[in-house]
Amino acid sequence: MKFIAYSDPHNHPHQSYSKILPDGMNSRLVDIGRAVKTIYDAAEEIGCPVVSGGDTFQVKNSAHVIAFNEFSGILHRRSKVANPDQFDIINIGNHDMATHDGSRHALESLSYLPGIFIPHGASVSFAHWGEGIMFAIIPYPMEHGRFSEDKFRGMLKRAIEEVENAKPYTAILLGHLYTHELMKKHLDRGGDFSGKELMKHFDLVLLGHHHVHDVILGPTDKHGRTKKVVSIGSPIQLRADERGDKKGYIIVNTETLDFEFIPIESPEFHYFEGEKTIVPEKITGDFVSVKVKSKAEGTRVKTLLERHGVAEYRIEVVPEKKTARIDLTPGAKDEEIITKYLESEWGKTDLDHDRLKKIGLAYLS
Ligand SMILES: [Mn+2]
Repeated sequence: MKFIAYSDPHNHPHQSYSKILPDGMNSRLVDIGRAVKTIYDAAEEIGCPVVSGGDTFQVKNSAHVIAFNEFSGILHRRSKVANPDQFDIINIGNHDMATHDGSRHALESLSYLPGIFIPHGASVSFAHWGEGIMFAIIPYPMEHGRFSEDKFRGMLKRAIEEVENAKPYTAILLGHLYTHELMKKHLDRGGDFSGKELMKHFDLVLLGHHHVHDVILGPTDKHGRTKKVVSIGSPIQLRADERGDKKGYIIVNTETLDFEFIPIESPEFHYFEGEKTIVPEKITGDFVSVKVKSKAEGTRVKTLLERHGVAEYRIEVVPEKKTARIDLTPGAKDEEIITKYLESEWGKTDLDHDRLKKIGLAYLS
């Protein structure tokens, strides 16, 4: 069978790079809602379940009411067409959590919808699709408002025990955490856990939290399938540092454990240094940040960006710093210093050097 996996939509009226649309809606919330709808529409067309890696919302004391209503509307519709044997699953990420131990979260009321499985508290839970496919679901492990490795190890231990007992044909771990391998590769720092370690016990590991889509291939399982740790990635670029990342969702084949990445079209981030590096045909409807050297260049860039219909832009004027090197001998005379200065990059001027030297010497004496 097939299922769709996506993660980290962060349904929220994000403040940066957003604008208020004529009807009062936040443009970023609309962008995200469109991507999420694309995913659930695809699931309905294929007739397959949807699995989410978490961070459905971006809770800041509370979930935003329109973000909640939009997503809730999609889930109510899903609930009506859901297959009770192969139901949807939504994990809970750190941004969904409302309390310091994660026991309360923004999706609680949605967890009562038939055909959609959402963990109630912040502990490991299990879901079975028929006989052969078993999910161990580990929400973001949080204690005292921060990541807890102890809690994660406790939940993982239970997940391994349960999977070892049930011995399903396909054991899938759905988590919301960084792996060492992905962190090292993308951010050059350590993660929360080793993907290789997870693949000793699970055939497929699906992870939310890290917004980049990537995969770590593992050993072959007893059925000849290649085990994998997949960082699902966010369905749209959420922050400027995600520029250049392809965004979308994946369709997983449970027989082979292979998957297909389906891109989603949405506004993207760009960064340019200097007006000459701007690629006008690529920026329409997107978020553009440009570093320029002068106000005049900034004005020209502004005109260019507005002509090409970018969604939002930022122009930063950073005047070019002139640097030069002057080698001075210890105890150099004032005249020698002034001469070398005038001959250097800093001293470039159309004024008469002899006059400048005289003024300089008079000033120093
Ligand atoms: Mn997260």
